[in-house]
Amino acid sequence: MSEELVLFTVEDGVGIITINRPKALNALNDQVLTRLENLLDQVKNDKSVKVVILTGAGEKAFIAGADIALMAKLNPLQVEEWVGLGQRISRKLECLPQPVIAAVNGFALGGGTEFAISCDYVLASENAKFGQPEVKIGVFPGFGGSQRLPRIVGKLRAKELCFFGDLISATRAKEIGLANEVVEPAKLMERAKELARKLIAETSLVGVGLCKRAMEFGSVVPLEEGLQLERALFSLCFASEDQKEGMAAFLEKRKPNFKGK
Ligand code: CO8
Repeated sequence: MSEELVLFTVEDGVGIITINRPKALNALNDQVLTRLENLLDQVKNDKSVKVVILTGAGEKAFIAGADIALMAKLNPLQVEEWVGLGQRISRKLECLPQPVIAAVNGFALGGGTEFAISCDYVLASENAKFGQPEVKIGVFPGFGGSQRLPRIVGKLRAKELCFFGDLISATRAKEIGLANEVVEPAKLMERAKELARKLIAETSLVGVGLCKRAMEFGSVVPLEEGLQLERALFSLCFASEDQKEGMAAFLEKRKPNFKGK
């Protein structure tokens, strides 16, 4: 049953994770969150998955946030557990060695925006709506939004989003740096797959993965430590076949044939 609540398929190296509770606008209940966490652990070690796409089932929602009906019944200890689970998932998205594209196909509210901004590329459909409406139900963002949003869009815009709780359009999200790109709804998944295929075909995924690690871990430490990390990870590229192939191809004036190792 929980397997069906989060679908997972792999097509030509692209792993597609789909939150599948469309009748509840893909709201996150405990089963969805547990399955999602397990899936991310599985994907992390699956070498056949080169790039991941996270999306929601149906035409209306990416993820409309944590399940309010369930949340309303929790005691503080249970809430702490849930929040921990949601925060771990956000961090696992950020720390996954594979790049993750959020294909935002509708409402991305509360935990939905929080999971989207934990991905590496936010591709929004024209009908997407982002927002942190938690203050309207007496709480505030708890899956990392109060910490990540100020880092991504700046403190004042983050406060505007979290204090007023209003929803913003995909275009506005792009304007403030909350989304990378906006596409027609019918083209969303094809564009997400195209981006994934471009990464697989044209880049060294060793380089991309190490760059992701340098950015995700480097952004939370002082600059000097971040630079040390960059130096170590940059040097590690030289242990890969991709580095040798990339530089040889450049010197031989041909296209590189990267293997991701
Ligand atoms: N939780 C549970 N059910 C939901 C949720 C949700 N977040 N969102 C939508 N649904 C359900 C509705 O109850 C409805 O169910 P039913 O058909 O059985 O009545 C169904 O989905 C369709 O929704 P609507 O009829 O409301 O559809 P509308 O098009 O009228 O409205 C909205 C769409 C605007 C998205 C509206 O549903 C809405 O405002 N949803 C709630 C959005 C929200 O507040 N999200 C934030 C939740 S809090 C959060 O995410 C914090 C994360 C940290 C939590 C820590 C956990 C302890």
